[in-house]
Amino acid sequence: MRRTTAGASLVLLGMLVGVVGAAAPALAQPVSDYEMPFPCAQEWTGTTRSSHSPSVRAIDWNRVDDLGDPVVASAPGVVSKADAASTRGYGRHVVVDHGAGESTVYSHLQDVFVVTGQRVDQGTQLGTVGSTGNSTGPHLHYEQRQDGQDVEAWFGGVPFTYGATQASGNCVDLPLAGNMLGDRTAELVVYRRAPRSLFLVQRPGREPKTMRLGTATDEPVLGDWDGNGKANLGVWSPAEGLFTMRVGKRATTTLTLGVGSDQPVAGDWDGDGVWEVGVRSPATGAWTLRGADGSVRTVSLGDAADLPVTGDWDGDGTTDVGVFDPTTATFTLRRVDAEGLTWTAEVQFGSPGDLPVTGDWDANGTTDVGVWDPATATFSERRAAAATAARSTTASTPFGRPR
Ligand SMILES: [Ca+2]
Ligand SMILES: [Ca+2]
Ligand SMILES: [Ca+2]
Ligand SMILES: [Ca+2]
Repeated sequence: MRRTTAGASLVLLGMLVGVVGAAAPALAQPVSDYEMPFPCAQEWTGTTRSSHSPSVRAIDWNRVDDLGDPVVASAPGVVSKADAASTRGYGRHVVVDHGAGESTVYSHLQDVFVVTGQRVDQGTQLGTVGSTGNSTGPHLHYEQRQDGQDVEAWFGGVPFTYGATQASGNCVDLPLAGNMLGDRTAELVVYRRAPRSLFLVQRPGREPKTMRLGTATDEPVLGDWDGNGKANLGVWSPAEGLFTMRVGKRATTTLTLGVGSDQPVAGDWDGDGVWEVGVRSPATGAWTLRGADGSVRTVSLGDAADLPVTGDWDGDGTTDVGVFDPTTATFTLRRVDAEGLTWTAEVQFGSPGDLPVTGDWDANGTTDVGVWDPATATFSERRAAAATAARSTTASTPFGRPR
């Protein structure tokens, strides 16, 4: 895009010819298992040109009427740059650091839904397609980089054929847990991103129960919205800040709370048996917990790179908050005692890169922590007298689709 000189263009053109020639060198496969930067199953055309800046390896993605369409993360990582204001060059743009020197760039965005330092998962919505900065029409300018330099793009473990139209394979499973069946123990659940997303509930000795709610860009939540002792499905749209909660076989109810970079959560904040929702802002670490009457209460916990978790760590009937740091695989769990004093405890569990899940695995009335390893699609449950107790055992169960 910037700093294109005639000499550089000639070099880049030469590299392109070298790549398409008969003696093409083997392309290095990235460590990150990238998927297309669009919701599951959407078809987009990715092109480049010899003068494409900063590199012929960058991709301009287009489809009909694409202004405002969702842009999602190609792989998990930490947002190293979220520029929601620039009117030059890349315009409004996001860079995601995937580790191992690898990063991806999403530019000319109309809206940016993430903040610098925020951890995002594969498929998390980063913003929308726009035409900001040095752009002549709506499209997504996209780059895969190694040590800051553009490299050939790969999707789904295959090098991209520049100029091709193909469907996004960004259709990952996310781990959840909740008391879906009403028997006091939490069931393992995965949310499978799809045009109409699926919740799959594990049932011992039987096929998983499957239910549909939400879209590929929605984020899932589980909670007992009607207070009958069984968890219900919910999803939250980052574009609209809209919770959609299933309350009957076909009925749903909606409410608006949060927007953009916020992270949805659910819990029974007042302990009356009916669950409420909330959002956490990664920018500030502030949680906004919504009461049944629409009033909100704010608590503060965690930083931008943490992921929120909720559970009744002390078994007093009200849901507490916590965060998981995937870099160190450490939970920080907060509770408030009968005198109103706030306590936090750290619990190390799982491995770096795992995603957190919480549930009462052993039906003792306190919520336990756990993790899901995306590479193997394995849940590991930490079982203990309380989530913060030192003595614990671990039970591991494969469920969901490995990435
Ligand atoms: Ca229920
Ligand atoms: Ca409640
Ligand atoms: Ca509690
Ligand atoms: Ca328990």
